[in-house]
Amino acid sequence: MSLNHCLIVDSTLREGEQFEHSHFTLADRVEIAAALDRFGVDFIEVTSPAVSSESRRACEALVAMGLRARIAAHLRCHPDDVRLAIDAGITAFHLFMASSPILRASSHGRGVEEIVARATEVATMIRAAVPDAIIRFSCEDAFRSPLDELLDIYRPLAATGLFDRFGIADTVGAASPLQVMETVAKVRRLLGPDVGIEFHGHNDTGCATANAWMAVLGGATHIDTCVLGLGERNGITPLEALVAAMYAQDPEATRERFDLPALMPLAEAVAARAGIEIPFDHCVVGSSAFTHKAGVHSKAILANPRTYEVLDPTDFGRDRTVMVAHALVGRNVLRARADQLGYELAPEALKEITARLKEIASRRRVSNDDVDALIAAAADRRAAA
Ligand code: HCA
Ligand code: CU
Repeated sequence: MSLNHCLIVDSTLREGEQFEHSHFTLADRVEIAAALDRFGVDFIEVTSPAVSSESRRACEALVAMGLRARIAAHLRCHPDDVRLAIDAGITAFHLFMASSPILRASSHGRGVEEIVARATEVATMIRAAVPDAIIRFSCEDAFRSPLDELLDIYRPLAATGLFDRFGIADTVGAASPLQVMETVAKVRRLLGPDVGIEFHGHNDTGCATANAWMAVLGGATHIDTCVLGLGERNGITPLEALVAAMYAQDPEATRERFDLPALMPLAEAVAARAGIEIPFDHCVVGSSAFTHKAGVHSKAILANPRTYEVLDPTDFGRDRTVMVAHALVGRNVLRARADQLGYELAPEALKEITARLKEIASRRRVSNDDVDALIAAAADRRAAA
């Protein structure tokens, strides 16, 4: 399966709420859900209605919005939690339970057979109440679980026919890209082609996007993301990074599928609601994402932007910046700036300005005003001559 075919399960309103600075009000959730839907994610995962009366109201409000994206509640494998979700009108149920020995020992204390029995019981209850429900069961900390135990959970659960999809979570962000691909491929072989596989990857070692990509290559059909990569600790696969990877693979398919210019307002809304700045180095939405500096790059970019841009900023409603005020500047960029200002400069004059600018920049930080002043002065000299 190609990257562009995987469905996006955005968890900004669940995992993103676990980010240290997040505190989403009901109005924030409604705004973020609308922006996610406008952009084009497939699922919007929300915090369990069992968490608080506010999260319960949020489930009801988000379901009532009638969005194209399906609202999925993230639920402990517990009949009480599921009952609350059903009552809130939820139709997609994301169940999870820890599978690794270390988490099992210190969280629910159940063995593999008990996990299977619990998940089956809860899924049976959901199916009876909501026949067309989407039911997903995910193993938390799957990559620190012995593979045979992991398969011993998925195999009998798949055999019940109750589940649409199984999740494989790299809860502590410890899995390597190769390990993700191999594990997902083994689960895919076990489950056959018809069941969905969802990957959820934390970013503790900076591999969350690479791991999501490798999960798709291994046979995953759904990827969990958060806007700006929010989440517990330093978060999970950023939505923007996954979309950038999709675009790099197939711009046309990505343009058709998503409202790409809606990504920046979405990121801005989430950053504002989470009380953070958008990181400068973030894919697509970071302030530096489309800024070119070195003379060699800038010259080529001015000739053909595709030389150094795999993402076309205009597709994302963003502008490209070609910097002029620095020591790495080249003559071509200065000529382009002079053109913008309406001056035509002789090659000699351009050479002189370039040298002068480099000389000043070696002593102090230069500004665009410095550059413009140098250009204007050269143009005046030319006019006076
Ligand atoms: C957690 C749970 C989870 C769940 C992922 C899933 C994780 O906060 O520990 O349901 O697939 O990372 O394992 O976010
Ligand atoms: Cu998580």
